Amino acid sequence: MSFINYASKEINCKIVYYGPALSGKTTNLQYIYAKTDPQTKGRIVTLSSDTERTIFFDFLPLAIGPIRGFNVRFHLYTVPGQAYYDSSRKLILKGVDGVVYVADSELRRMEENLESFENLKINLDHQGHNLKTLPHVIQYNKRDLPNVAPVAELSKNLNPFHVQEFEATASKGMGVFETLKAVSKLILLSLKEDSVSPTTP
Ligand SMILES: Nc1nc2c(ncn2[C@@H]2O[C@H](COP(=O)(O)OP(=O)(O)O)[C@@H](O)[C@H]2O)c(=O)[nH]1
Ligand SMILES: [Mg+2]
Repeated sequence: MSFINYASKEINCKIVYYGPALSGKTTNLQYIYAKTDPQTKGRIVTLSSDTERTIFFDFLPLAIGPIRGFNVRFHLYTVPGQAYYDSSRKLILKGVDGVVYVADSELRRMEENLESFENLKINLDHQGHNLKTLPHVIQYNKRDLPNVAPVAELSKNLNPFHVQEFEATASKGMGVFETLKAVSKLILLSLKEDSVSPTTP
């Protein structure tokens, strides 16, 4: 549920990039961070373990006008993909408003994609969410590599609700903003539908 800050007149929305280890979640966020106006973004925060960097930052997209007098601030998070970081993933999903599921398109990674997708469903369930109602989009990343699964096959396995899906090469920035825009739009729509009433604190 988005957090409304009456003092700063902001609606805060949390977007979590989920997926198996090394699918390109951090690469997505780094690209977005690099391309975002310095005036509108907060610091990028990195929590490093031996093998993985979990990062987050927030920004105020200028293209989105205020909603009922409130500016919308997006908080973007990645989760660590390895199986043993499950408690971190659970924690990061707390208060989530939208999910980008980043799959690794490589044929040899299909099993890991499926495992991580199942793990997402379980961890959302812990937070009282499910993919049927939670705004989410799917990104098939690493389309530049030679041995990738056809999108139709990825889609059959990883997109049960037929939500918007995007091919991407995050390392070159391709598909990154398309994916972010789609999930942001879904969240904004859900805000408008919800009984969010910023006028009555
Ligand atoms: N070839 C290719 N490599 C990518 C792409 N996106 C990310 N990578 C690489 O994949 C590795 C893992 O990326 P990272 O963003 O750290 O994955 P994360 O574990 O999901 O956060 C890094 O070496 C990236 O440079 C892509 O679209 N194509
Ligand atoms: Mg990462």
